[in-house]
Amino acid sequence: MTRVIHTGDTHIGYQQYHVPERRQDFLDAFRRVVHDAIEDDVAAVVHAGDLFHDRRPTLSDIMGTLDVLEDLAEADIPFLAVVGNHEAKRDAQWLDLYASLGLATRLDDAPTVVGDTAFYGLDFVPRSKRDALAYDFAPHDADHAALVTHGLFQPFDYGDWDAAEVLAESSVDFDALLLGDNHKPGKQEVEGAWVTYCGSTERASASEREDRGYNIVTFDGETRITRRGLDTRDFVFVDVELGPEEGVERVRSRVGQHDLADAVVIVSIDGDGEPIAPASVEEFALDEGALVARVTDHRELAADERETSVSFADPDDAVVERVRELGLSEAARDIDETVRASKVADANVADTVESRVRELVDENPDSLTGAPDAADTADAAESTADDAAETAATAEADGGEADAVASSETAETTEPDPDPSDGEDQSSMGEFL
Ligand SMILES: [Mn+2]
Repeated sequence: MTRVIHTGDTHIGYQQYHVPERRQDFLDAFRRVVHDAIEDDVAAVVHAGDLFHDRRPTLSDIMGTLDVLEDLAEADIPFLAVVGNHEAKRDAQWLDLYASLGLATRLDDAPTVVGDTAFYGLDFVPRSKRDALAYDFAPHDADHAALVTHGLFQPFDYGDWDAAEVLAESSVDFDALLLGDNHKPGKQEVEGAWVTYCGSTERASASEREDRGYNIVTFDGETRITRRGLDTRDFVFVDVELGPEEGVERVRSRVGQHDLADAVVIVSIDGDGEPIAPASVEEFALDEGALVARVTDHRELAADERETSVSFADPDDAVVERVRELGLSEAARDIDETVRASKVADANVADTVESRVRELVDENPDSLTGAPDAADTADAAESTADDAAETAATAEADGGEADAVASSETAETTEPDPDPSDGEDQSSMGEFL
C-alpha cells in the first residue's frame, strides 16, 4: 500500500491583485499541504507542476519554498515533481536546484519507486512538440505505477492532449495519471486507469470559485482517490441582478450582508437599473475591511462582446491558448515573457527584449532555432527576431482583447488554468480580475 498526496498548481510568487498578502497566500497554501503530509505521514508528496507562478521567482519565493521543502525532507517524505508550463526555464529548472540540495526528485522516464509504486514524470510539453513523444518509459517491478504530468488533457474540459492516447502509447501500464494544469479538480476512468487533476491550492483566478484542496491517492490493489480541503484566503462572490429602479444602494446592501474582513471581494453586476461607478462599491468593500475588491458591471458590455466572453471564461486562459498555439521557440517564449510578464516595467521592455535577444545569440545561436530546418545561425537568429516581434504583437493584441473580456469574466465558473504562461502582468496586459 502506498498513500501519497497529489498536489500541483501552487503558483508560488503570484502577487495576485498586486497585493503582497496574496503573494504570501500562495506560499502559505503550499506550507499547509506539506504540513498535512507530515501530520499524516504519507509516503510522498507528488507535485504535478507549476510550483512557481513564473520562471523568474524572486529570491524570497525561492527561499520560502526551500524552507517548506526542508520541513518535508526532515520528516523523510520525498517530494516528487515535474515542471509545469508557468515555471519552465530554458535549460536547468528550479526543481533541479532543489533536487541538487536533496530536497526534491525530478520525475522522468525512469521509475522512482516509493513503497510499492513506481512514479514517472513527464514535464509540460508544448502542443507543437507532442507528436514527437514516444512515451517510452523504463520498466519497473513495483506493484503499481503512476505517471505525473502537466497539461490540459481530454476527457476533461479544455483538453488538447488525449489521456487515452498517452495511456495506450506508454510502454508502462499506468494505474493512474496524476495531473496538473487544470485548476479545477476532477477524476475520470480512462482505459482502466484513473486520470485525475488535484486542482490549485489557492484561487489563481476569480473563476476558481470552488473550495481549494488536494488529492490523496492510495495504491493498494486498486487505486483510490479522495480529496481534502485547504483553508485558503476567503473569497466573497456577490452576483447582483438589478431591477429597473435599482442602483448602487442595492449593490452596497448586498455586498454588506457578507463578512468582508480580509477577504477578496468579487462583485458581479447584471440586469437593469441605474449606472454604477464600480469604484464606489470597491471603496465601500474596502471600508468594510476587504483586502481587495473588484467590481464588474456586465451591463456595460454590448451583446456581441458578451458572446465572446463565453468562449474565454478567463482572459488568462485566452492568452495561454494563443501562446501555446503559436508553437514558439524557447527563445521566443522567453521574449514573450519579458513583454508580458510581471517583472519588467513598461518603459524598460524594449531595452530588455533587445538585450535578451543579444544574450541569446551570444550564448548559443542554435538554441534560438525555432524551426528545425533553419539553415544556419543567421537564419536562426532572424527567425527568432521574427518570433519575438510576432510575440510582442500578439501579446499586445491579446492584451486588448483580454481587457475587454476581463470585465465580463467574473460570473463564469468553469475554468482551467489561468495560464498565460506567466502570470501577472504589470506591463502590457494590466491586471485581470
Ligand atoms: Mn497552473
